[in-house]
Amino acid sequence: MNNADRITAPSADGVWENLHLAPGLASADVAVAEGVPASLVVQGGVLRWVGPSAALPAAYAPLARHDGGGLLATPGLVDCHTHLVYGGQRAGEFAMRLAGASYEEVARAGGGIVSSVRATRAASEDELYAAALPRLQTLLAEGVCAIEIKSGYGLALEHERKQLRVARRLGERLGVTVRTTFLGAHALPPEYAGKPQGSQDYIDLVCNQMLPALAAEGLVDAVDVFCERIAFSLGETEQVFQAAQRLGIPVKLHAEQLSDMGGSRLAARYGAMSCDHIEHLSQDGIEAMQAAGTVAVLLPGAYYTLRDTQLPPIAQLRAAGVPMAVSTDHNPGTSPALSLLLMANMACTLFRLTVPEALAGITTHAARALGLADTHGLIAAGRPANFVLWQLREAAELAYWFGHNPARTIVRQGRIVQ
Ligand code: DI6
Ligand code: FE
Repeated sequence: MNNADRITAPSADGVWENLHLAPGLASADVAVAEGVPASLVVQGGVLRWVGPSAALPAAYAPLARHDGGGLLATPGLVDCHTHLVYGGQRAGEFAMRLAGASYEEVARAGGGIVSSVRATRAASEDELYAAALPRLQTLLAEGVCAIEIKSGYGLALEHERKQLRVARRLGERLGVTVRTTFLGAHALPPEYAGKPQGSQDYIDLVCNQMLPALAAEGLVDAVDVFCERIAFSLGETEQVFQAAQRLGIPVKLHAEQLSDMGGSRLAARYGAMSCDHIEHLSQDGIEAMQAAGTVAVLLPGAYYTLRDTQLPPIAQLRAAGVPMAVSTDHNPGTSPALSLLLMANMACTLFRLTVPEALAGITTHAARALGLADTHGLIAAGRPANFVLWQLREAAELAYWFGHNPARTIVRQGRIVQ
């Protein structure tokens, strides 16, 4: 079934029986021993009961039955960091980098983020929607049930608005949970570049005009900044965080991707939901994140595309007990990735996450990074029915295969969409 037809997709209400629950990704009402067939009860689009098929409460016995066929069941996947809505693409820049140019050199030469800004500004809202739709459908076909979508390629009120409106429309049309993030402070817009005070003037615009206007339109679930040498300083980042705090909007940060700017410590002080990238994260940044309950979002697609060699401090994050999420960082420059399962595989192979860590990274911890810990990323009673049945024997296969989509049945927002 085409994801766009979700409105007409059949209801998932009833008893889903003969399932194999992936360990660690379900909280059952009655404990399910490994190897024992499990059932899920869905009523009104909400999970009502999770447990061994043999222990199904009598009250649910009359409901319609769906045979799970012994398939592996997980919660719907959560992609907690994407820049999915933009105009154009940047294959030419990919070629430049292959010829030896660094990401920073490409950016300084007028390519990089700013070239996507030009294409995004030139596109209408409908054109941006049409470009983003197949990208989102590809992610959804692999079981994504909640996704974050950032702005940051408009860099002017009307164009940032366009991006965020498209993100909202995509969520409504496809019946998927979309969390929007305002990333006005992603790059300095070309019209501010080279001007004295240009960066501060733009940050003033972001804080005093763009953010309040977009928040008033209900388009901003969170606020993000690219805190980096080629983007915004620590002081500028803090100004944006203060503006978000005044509006009661949670923050997150693109932190320590190319250098250690101390962004994670700052973000932790503002109770950030997540710090993302963090290849250059220091030990005191880790401790600050741990104390603040901030999720570490790992983005192996960008690490891979940039041929980075600086690994994020996985062992230290693990030792400190910082929850780790894994995401696509889908964007046209550094991570043109449309497979969250491939990112789980790469998080294991490149970053040395264990398989259970990678699976928590694309479910429970990713949900937490979006403030969705109570509704997404875990199969449990009381949550909206978002789950996936996989043509797999064991959960480890989710991170093991790549270039293959094993999703057989997808239930999203209580409907059987695939
Ligand atoms: N970090 C990234 O990896 C992306 N944005 C960011 O702040 C890259 C965005 C791009 O190159 O278009
Ligand atoms: Fe990003």
